Amino acid sequence: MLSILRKARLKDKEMRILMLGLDNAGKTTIVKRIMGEDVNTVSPTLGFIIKTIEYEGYKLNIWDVGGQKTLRSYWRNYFEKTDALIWVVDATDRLRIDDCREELHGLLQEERLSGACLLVFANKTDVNGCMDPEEIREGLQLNAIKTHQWHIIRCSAIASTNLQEGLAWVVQDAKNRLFLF
Ligand SMILES: Nc1nc2c(ncn2[C@@H]2O[C@H](COP(=O)(O)OP(=O)(O)O)[C@@H](O)[C@H]2O)c(=O)[nH]1
Ligand SMILES: [Mg+2]
Repeated sequence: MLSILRKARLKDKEMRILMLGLDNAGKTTIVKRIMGEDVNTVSPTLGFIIKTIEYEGYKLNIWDVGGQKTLRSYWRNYFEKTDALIWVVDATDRLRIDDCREELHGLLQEERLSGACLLVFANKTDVNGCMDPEEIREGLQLNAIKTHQWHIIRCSAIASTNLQEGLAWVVQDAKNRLFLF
């Protein structure tokens, strides 16, 4: 049933993308950069922000939800009808990679996210000495994920690198899974 609804929406060329990750990972900055907004005025997200962008004829509704520990229990309110999960990781934050892994694997247990693909954005890779995607893949134990299509890509919201490539993967994966071209 859900997948029928998804297909119907995809036919309307509309996708729902949930942007999650620990606080300070750069979620809001990524969204602002994609929207072409000023990235110098980002403040911590307390609730959620929905932004709609056009991408290759698709309407992407991106939900940017606050990631502070106190807010994470609210994440579940946003799971319904999610086509893609974008998990943003701060590649400079080695100290919280374990916390990051636990939150991610916990999320993937969620029934309502079972139809979503997973893009991991290794953000802040403009910073010297940050973790490379390989280190993050191990830190997050991505290889253990068998329930979702996943892909990791390095990016920088500040340097504006690879954000479009990430979206391209998300859109392509959704199209492939739903057999609509
Ligand atoms: N160096 C660097 N800093 C970034 C990047 N993306 C975000 N930041 C900074 O990280 C901090 C947290 O960003 P924010 O978007 O609020 O994170 P959120 O809590 O995940 O929404 C801000 O000071 C951003 O300027 C990046 O690609 N490179
Ligand atoms: Mg934010």
